[in-house]
Amino acid sequence: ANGTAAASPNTFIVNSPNVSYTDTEIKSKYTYRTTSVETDSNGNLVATPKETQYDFKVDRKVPKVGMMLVGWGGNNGTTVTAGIIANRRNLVWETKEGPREANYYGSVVMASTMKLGTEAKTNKDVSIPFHNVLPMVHPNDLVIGGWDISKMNLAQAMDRAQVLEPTLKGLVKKEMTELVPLPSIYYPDFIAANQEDRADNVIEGTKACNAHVEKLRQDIRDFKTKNNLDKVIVMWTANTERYADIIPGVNDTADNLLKSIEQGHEEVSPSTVFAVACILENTPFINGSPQNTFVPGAIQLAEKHNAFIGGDDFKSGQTKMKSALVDFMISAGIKLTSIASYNHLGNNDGKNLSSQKQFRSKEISKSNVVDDMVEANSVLYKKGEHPDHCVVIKYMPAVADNKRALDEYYAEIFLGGHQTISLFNICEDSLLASPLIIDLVVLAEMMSRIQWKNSGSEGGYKNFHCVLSVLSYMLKAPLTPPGTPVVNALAKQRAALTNIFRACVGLEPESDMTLEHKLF
Ligand code: NAI
Ligand code: DG6
Repeated sequence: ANGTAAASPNTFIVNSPNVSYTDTEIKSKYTYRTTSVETDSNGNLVATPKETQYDFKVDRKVPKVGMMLVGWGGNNGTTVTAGIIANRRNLVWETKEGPREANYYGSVVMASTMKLGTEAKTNKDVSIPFHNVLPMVHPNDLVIGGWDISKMNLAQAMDRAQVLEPTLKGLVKKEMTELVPLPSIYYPDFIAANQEDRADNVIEGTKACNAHVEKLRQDIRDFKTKNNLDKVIVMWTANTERYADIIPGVNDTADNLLKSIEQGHEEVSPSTVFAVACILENTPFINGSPQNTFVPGAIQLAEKHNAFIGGDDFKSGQTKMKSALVDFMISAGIKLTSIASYNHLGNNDGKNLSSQKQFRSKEISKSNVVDDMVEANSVLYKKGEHPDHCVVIKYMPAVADNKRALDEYYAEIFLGGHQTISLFNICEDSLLASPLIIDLVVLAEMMSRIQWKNSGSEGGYKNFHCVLSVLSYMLKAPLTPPGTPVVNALAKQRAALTNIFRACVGLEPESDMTLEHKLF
């Protein structure tokens, strides 16, 4: 019946003829309003409001989900695992600043809110936890597993990472000791030579092959069966690899990529082999590192199999700030003319990135994040004009995971004046990245339960496009369906995510017009 499902304290219902609830589904009818722009014969732009009617359907059953991390024994892998255990057990631990308790700070899903509407009598905003907008998996319920080329158990690996407080480590040590990564594939040419000494947990063979794909598929199936899971999501949080060359006939199409794997072509990276295994296993795969895992052939393969993929490179500190600050400056009409970004860090990620080819992958993903904002402002920038942008990363072992990021933004202001903004951002890198891993898993899983169709069409419901660009908020170089634009501006990325979820329950996009406070 329309709008009559019982609300548990954590949910809300939408009271609208366009929304219906059953025990298993939420269905909504949604009018998507856009503006179509054409140029007339006089060269004038003509803007025409356009409406498209969509039906959305959300599967309400929250499945039992497994999260498998590639690079599980690394700083991110150990930190996110310990963090989820700490939350599951509501742990409290002593620090020099007093007791600290487990939380999910830094997770959009778990620690941010969405404005639902305004209170009927007072017109005051009513906001709800983002996690309650749709029936999402709770991270405490994720079953965690994964692979690493290093065989340390997660307790030893957590010590190696040097991220968490000793008191917290002590509380999770027993459970972490029991967690041991599965052996992984290791093709030494793709990561820095300085990583070789940790590769003591590898599957035989140093080039892509069908046996590797099959082994990884079997690992996923075994994990699913052993833990009685409905779904698994796989995430690459292993070392940054070098870029793979895109070679016609090798990795440019799905068939060529599969053939290249079969023939052991040396230009197929471990992360691409993982992606292919997941696609063939219909398991969502997300790339948290910057390399071009999703070569054209991998994207085509995902499209063929309708298998969800997302990437690239977690957007945690410096770049997240950049995609907010640059959006602000250019939207404020300030002409940003240069960005100089320096980083130094001393964790294993920094060590790997001290090698030129791996650094180059990161340099690319960190550098492209302002393009759309610049292009959108033809008042400040001529066609092809672009602010200078340089990215430097240095390995400094002493600071470990406490990454330092220094940025100078230099801009031209009114009448030839200049504005310089200097930022000094210090944080434990993995404590920023871990909540993003959680968000990516929870959101990717949620997207796999949302379907749509054109209202009134004969056909049935379909999935969203297999390239999940809706995950862009968490990623530095968002992967989008081929031929579609990349949005880097942080506020727009968040609005897209929020408003798509709102549409699924028949709510209008969040509008900040607040006419109720202006027209009376
Ligand atoms: P890490 O170096 O501590 O961990 C990476 C792990 O991957 C290591 O344990 C290594 O043994 C393992 N590994 C390497 N190749 C593998 C393979 N083929 N199969 C399975 N395991 C493999 O690095 P961290 O700090 O955890 O970062 C992981 C990735 O996330 C890096 O690419 C990094 O650039 C990226 N990233 C990290 C952010 C952060 O804030 N920590 C933010 C953005 C991206
Ligand atoms: C140094 O920049 C190491 C990198 O792995 C970054 O720490 C990571 O990509 C996070 O970058 P950002 O720009 O999102 O803070």
